[in-house]
Amino acid sequence: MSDYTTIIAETQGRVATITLNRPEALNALNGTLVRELIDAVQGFDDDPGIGAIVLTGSAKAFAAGADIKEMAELGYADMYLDGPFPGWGGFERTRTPLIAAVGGFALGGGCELAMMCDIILAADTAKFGQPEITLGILPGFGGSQRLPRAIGKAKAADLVLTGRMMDAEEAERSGLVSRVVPADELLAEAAKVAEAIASKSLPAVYAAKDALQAAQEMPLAEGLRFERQAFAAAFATADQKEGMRAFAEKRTPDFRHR
Ligand code: CO8
Repeated sequence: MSDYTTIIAETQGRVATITLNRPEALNALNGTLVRELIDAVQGFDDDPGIGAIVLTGSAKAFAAGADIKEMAELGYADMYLDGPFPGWGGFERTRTPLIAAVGGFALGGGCELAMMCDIILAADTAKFGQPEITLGILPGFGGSQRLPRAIGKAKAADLVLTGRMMDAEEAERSGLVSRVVPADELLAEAAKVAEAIASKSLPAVYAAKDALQAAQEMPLAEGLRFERQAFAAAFATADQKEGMRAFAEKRTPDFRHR
C-alpha cells in the first residue's frame, strides 16, 4: 500500500480511507491514479475486516475529472478499450459501501467517481459538474446515465449540455448528495457515517447494498422479488439472530459478520 504514488490508503479499525493525492493536477484521474485506486479498493473489498471505505480528495478538489492532457491525443480504439483506465469497471463491482467525501471540485470523471459511491457527503465548498461538453466530448464514466437517475432528466440535461457547475446546496436540493457539512467537518462526518455502517453486520450491509443497486437497475416488480429473497436470506445468518436477540435484551448487538 505504501508504494502508491497518487493515492494514500489508510485504515482505522473497520474503516478504510483512500485519499486522492495529485495536488498538482487537482486530483485529475490519470492511468496511474485509476490503477492504484482500483487496486486499493479491491484490496479493502477483499478484506472482511473492512466494513466501509471513505473516498476523498483535497480541500480544493475531490477530482477535477479524467486527466485531459493524458487523453488529448488518444483515438477511438484507445478509448473504446478504456484508454488509460483499463479495468476501471472493477470499481463499481465493490461490495463494501463506499462513501465519497467531496470538498471542492468534483467534475467530469470526478463527479462520476463520486456517483459510483453509495453515499456522497459534500463540504459546503463542493462543486459538481459534467463539463465534458466544453471539451468537445460527453461524459464517459457513466455520468449521462447516473446523473439523470440521481437528479432527474431536467437538471441532468442542464448540467451535461451546458457544462455548468452546481454548488453543494444545489446538489443537496437535487438529491445528488445526502448531506452538506462545513468543510472542516467533512472528514469527521464521513468517518462517523463509515463507522456507523462498519459496525453493522457485513452480510446484511452487502445485501442492503445489492438491493439498493437493484432499485437502480431493475423494474419495480423484479426489484421487489429480489428484495423478498434477500430479506428471507438474512434470516439464515447468525447476525440476524444476534441483532434481534440484542434488541429484546436491550443491549448492543455483537455482530460476527456471519
Ligand atoms: N486534467 C488534467 N489537468 C488538470 C485537470 C484535468 N481534468 N484539471 C485541472 N488540471 C490541472 C491544470 O491544468 C493545472 O495544471 P498546471 O498548473 O500545470 O497548468 C492545475 O491542475 C490547476 O488547475 P487550474 O489552474 O485550472 O485551477 P483553477 O482553480 O483555475 O480551475 C478548474 C479549476 C475549474 C477545475 C479547472 O482546472 C478545470 O476546468 N479543469 C478541467 C475540468 C474538466 O473539464 N473535467 C472533465 C475532464 S474530461 C472527463 O472527466 C471525462 C471522463 C470520462 C473518461 C472515460 C474513459 C473510459
